[in-house]
Amino acid sequence: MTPEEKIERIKYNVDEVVTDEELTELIKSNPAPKVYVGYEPSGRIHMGHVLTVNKLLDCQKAGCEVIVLLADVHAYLNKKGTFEEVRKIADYNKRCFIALGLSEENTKFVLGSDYQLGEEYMLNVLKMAKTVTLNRATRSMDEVGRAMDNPMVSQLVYPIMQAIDIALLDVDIAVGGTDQRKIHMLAREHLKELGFKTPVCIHTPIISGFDGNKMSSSNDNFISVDDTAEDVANKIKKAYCKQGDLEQNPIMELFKYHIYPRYESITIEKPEKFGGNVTFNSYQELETAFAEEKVHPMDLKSACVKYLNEILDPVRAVLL
Ligand code: TYR
Repeated sequence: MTPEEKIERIKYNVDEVVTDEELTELIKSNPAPKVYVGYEPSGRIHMGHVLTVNKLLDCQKAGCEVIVLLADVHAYLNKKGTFEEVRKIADYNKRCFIALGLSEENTKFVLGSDYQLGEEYMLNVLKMAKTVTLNRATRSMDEVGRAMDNPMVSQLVYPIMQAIDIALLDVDIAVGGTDQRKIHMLAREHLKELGFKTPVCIHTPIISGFDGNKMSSSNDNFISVDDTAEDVANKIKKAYCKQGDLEQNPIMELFKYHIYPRYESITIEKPEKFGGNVTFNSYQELETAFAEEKVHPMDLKSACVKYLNEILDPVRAVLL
């Protein structure tokens, strides 16, 4: 791949790159930059998580070295369970990520607690704590922290630790959903002050759950990688999908972020008397047809179930 092709691949389907110039510079000067995503261990790995996994796979194809941080300490600090509970889930998450294509040979899996409790790490956290205001730390957690109307001190240590992760894992590119943006901006500013390099930050969209709200484990509105084929069918069937409407349309988002990246073209099946099957060679083609009400939500949903199950079948086979 040429540097231009690599950059195109890395930027495919993302919301934002901070900054474009820095990414270009990095890709041109470094054939194997380090890229990471951190995940709070979660009992259900859902299609929102898979979006960042897809991005890591893109980065791998563009020659990057991929690190997955299983952030058990962060989950603990953010009220997600006891230390023992989150550690156990981290193991299950690693299996999910491998099943989704992040092979163990090509991916470095790091457990947070394996290095975050050491002296060097903690000293850097404390150093940064001296440069970050309470107000800034709190705001950075707006979209990440649980129950932030009454934050614990642990939840303000959290973003500082996330910044130090970037430094001590020697990350060049930090990837995360757009909900990580404020933490990444804090990291960029304050790492520089501590003399560490400034990471390029890449933000992927937050997709909608089947109720139209942000897909998230706490909203219970997600499709999970270990849902059965029937679960997937039932969830898609009741998902919000208004004819011709592209706003917060979870089905169209599944096509854009999960199905099209894996298929060159998709076919919507319709009985002959309703015009027969139609094939769309790009997401854009499908989007235009849907907006013009040439594709009915019911037909769209049936195709969505079919493709999603094709994608998830091999994942389930490994997990079960
Ligand atoms: N903040 C991330 C989340 O909301 C988890 C995370 C933790 C990411 C530590 C990176 C990191 O270094 O899930």
